[in-house]
Amino acid sequence: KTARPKVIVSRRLPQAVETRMAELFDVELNFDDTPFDQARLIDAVRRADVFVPTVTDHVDAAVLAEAGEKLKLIANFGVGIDHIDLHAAREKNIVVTNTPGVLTDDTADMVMALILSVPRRIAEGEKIIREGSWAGWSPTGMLGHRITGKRLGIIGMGRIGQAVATRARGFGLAVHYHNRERLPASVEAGLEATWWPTLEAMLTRVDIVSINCPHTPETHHLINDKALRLMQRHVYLINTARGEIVDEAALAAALSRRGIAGAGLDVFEHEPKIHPDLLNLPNVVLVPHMGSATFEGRQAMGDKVIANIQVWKDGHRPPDQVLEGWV
Ligand code: 8YV
Repeated sequence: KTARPKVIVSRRLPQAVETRMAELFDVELNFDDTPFDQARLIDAVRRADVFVPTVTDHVDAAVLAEAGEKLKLIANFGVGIDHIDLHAAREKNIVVTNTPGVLTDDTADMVMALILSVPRRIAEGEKIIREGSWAGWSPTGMLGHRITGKRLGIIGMGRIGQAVATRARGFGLAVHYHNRERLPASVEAGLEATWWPTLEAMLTRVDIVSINCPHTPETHHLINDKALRLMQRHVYLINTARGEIVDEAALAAALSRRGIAGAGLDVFEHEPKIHPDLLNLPNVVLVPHMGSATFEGRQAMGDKVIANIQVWKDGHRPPDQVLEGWV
């Protein structure tokens, strides 16, 4: 194969990753770090042997239609690949890889941070102090809801869902999950998790809901008005997966009418735009797509991208190849 493949990277990556890429490949970096628009995406898929996109690049069928013979590998920086049209890639014999495993713990930590922040009103408390409006302690001030003993319903019990379950048990949460496939009995027993064959049934029975499934045509707006109305009024919804899994307008409406108690959101339907109503609700904690944003995680993601490119360059099947119909 190509000795020094042309690798176009759409965003700035950790310095050590960029340096290593420059040693190994004919790498072209995007120094200004602005997300690629359609024209720059098309330019990249025409000129690169390997394109390294991130979640901010919409490598859709229209973009891939412009790819010539040269592009052979899309080595995504990130585990979620809903921004890449796998069918269009396969039609053109372009291999797609992602970075599973290395951001599991960080994302699960973010889930726990949000599970703790929303019911215990961390962000509200912060705001009161910074505004200078804290009048001092009172027995009835800033009361939230206890975590221990509540039921957590995890939607999607893959790597991240299981890492959430492990952490949740340490906080005394009872773990419930909905996944199309039930976990092997030994894994399920190890996590002390209860499987629900239907999402609807689980939603009516849990106190906290955490979304940990990929965004696919099947999970698009999985949490819509109907699903939100199945949840009890005291439920907190946590989303660190993909914004598009939730109908954000329906969520804002549910929160406004107190149909559910609160939400902790790391991802949004139209990033970086956020539904205006969410900004004004006190019972919502908002963080800007930070689930995997650790120095260690980003380095490991970069290492995986490099490993995938190298194995492909050597003529083998890259370790993290994503197949069409993977979900
Ligand atoms: C990244 C993510 O921040 O890996 C994913 O799917 O959402 C995050 O880890 C980002 O998407 C990387 O492209």
